[in-house]
Amino acid sequence: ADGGGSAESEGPKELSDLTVGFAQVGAESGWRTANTKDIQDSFEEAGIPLKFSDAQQKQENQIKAIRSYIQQQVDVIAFSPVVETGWDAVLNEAKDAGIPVVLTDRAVDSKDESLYVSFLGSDFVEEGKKAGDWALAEFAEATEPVEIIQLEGTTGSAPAIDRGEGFAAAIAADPNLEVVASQTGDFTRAGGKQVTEALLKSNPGVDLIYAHNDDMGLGAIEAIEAAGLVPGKDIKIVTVDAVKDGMQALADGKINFIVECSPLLGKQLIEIVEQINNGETPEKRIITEETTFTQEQAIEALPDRQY
Ligand code: GZL
Repeated sequence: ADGGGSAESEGPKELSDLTVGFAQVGAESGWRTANTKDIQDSFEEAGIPLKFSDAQQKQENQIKAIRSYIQQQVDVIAFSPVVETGWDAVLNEAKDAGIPVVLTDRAVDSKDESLYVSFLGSDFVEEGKKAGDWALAEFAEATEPVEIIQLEGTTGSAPAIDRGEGFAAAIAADPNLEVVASQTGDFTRAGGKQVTEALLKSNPGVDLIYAHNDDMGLGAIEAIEAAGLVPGKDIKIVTVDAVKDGMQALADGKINFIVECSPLLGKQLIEIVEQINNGETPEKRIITEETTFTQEQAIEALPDRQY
């Protein structure tokens, strides 16, 4: 063998001889830590060596990590792009080095789809639509205008862009529903709390908070209670993810509805890596299965929740 080439040029390697480099976003939320654990456990179980890096939500750190994986000539690079833009240069470097790249969780806006083998993750527009459809039903009988505060995820990230788009498209069906304020809380609990504190002051009549993830919704609950109001009653809350802490708040009636976004991508990522190793072509876009939860459904599901 010529050695040092990428997996497909040498034919299938033993799984234990493969190396995969994973450049993770960070550890900003319950979802992210569950995603990291699932990926690490899946590689452990498959016996495939994994190099792992945490970028603390900084794109330059992810790019550095990808460059180091290229230097180390790993067989496959996988990562969740913290934002959609700015990846073409480093992805072309991976392509020139003959190293296939798999996008997990978040997407890039590169026009050149040859820069990655597959995208594995959720349909974030659909998630936003599910949250908007619930809001339409929840406030269908409202006679007064329904004021909505939106807590956006990381600015420029695919989930923030698409969850905002899906929600806006859904609530356009009822002119009574209006997003009166929208600001990023960067997917963190602290960010959700700070932004909600500020926006409650400027929007005292708010009826609903739409948070792009549970963690910002949990921060909003703290801010609502600090303002002497009752979350889930005085101000309703709809979030995305369905991690344990969010589901507990839903069971307790502090959140009113959660759209699930599954972090359990490890098994499907292993399947893609094995297909690449066998010289097969994985599907370009693999969308994860996910559902929604009402309070009753959360109470039912909580005991079996893995994360
Ligand atoms: C969505 C993922 C988002 C989660 C947040 O797939 O990228 O990032 O919804 C996480 O909790 O921070």
